[in-house]
Amino acid sequence: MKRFVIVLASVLLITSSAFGATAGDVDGIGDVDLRDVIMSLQVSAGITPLGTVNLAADVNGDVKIGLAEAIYGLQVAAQLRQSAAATTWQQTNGPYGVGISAIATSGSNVVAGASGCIYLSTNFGAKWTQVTNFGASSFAVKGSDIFAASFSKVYLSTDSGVTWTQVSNGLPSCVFSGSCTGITSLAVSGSNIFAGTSYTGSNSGVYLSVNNGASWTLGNNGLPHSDITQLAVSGSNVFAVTRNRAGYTYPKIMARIGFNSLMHRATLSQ
Ligand SMILES: [Ca+2]
Ligand SMILES: [Ca+2]
Repeated sequence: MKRFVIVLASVLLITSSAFGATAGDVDGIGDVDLRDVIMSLQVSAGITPLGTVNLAADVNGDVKIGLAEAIYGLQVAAQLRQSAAATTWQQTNGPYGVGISAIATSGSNVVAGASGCIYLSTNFGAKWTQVTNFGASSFAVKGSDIFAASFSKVYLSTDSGVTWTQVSNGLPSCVFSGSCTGITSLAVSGSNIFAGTSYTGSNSGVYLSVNNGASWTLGNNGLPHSDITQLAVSGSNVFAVTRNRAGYTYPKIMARIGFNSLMHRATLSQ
């Protein structure tokens, strides 16, 4: 009798949700994650879950939420199957109250660069932790190595964003100003790490590190003397956008925008 009452209570909690008819989305929020697994297990165990159970999340046609939905959710979490909700966007739980100028992923870790710090999420945006006291305007990823540009410094994390070390030997220093923004872009091609820069004087251009950031050298052969606004890599091809900076002083917000820009390409030897 007791079991019957528990099961009845569970069934009564199950209602069709107006939030979406997504398989496995037991809490009806719009995606499939471990919260849906927990809710499925709670229903299966006769434990009253918090929130409304979305019957449309039924994945096996038995018009119930239970172990089948829990297994489905675990498969999605383990990336063994794709959630049918992949086309729906939803806001992550932070970072709040900061401007984010760069994001990157390494494995299942996500890093977000703000003006004064880097945030790390290890659960796809459900929670963010501040992991540095310096900001980042650009990232480049090489496996579990993440390079972050922070004004005229480069920082490297070899553990997918958890800990960071400065690797700026050979890069000029500058103070963020109208005429010096430091590193504007990072790119990786194989074991080559590129840093596009905007400095005062003759130091601007593309810097290259072949030792994972331990040292950097200017590699402007064939490039006009100019700032670099963007870098991109396709295989062994490196693209750089240059901007002639002669005779002007722009406010710092303009220093990252290409003006009289030219595109250049270098093909790396194999
Ligand atoms: Ca959900
Ligand atoms: Ca079911």
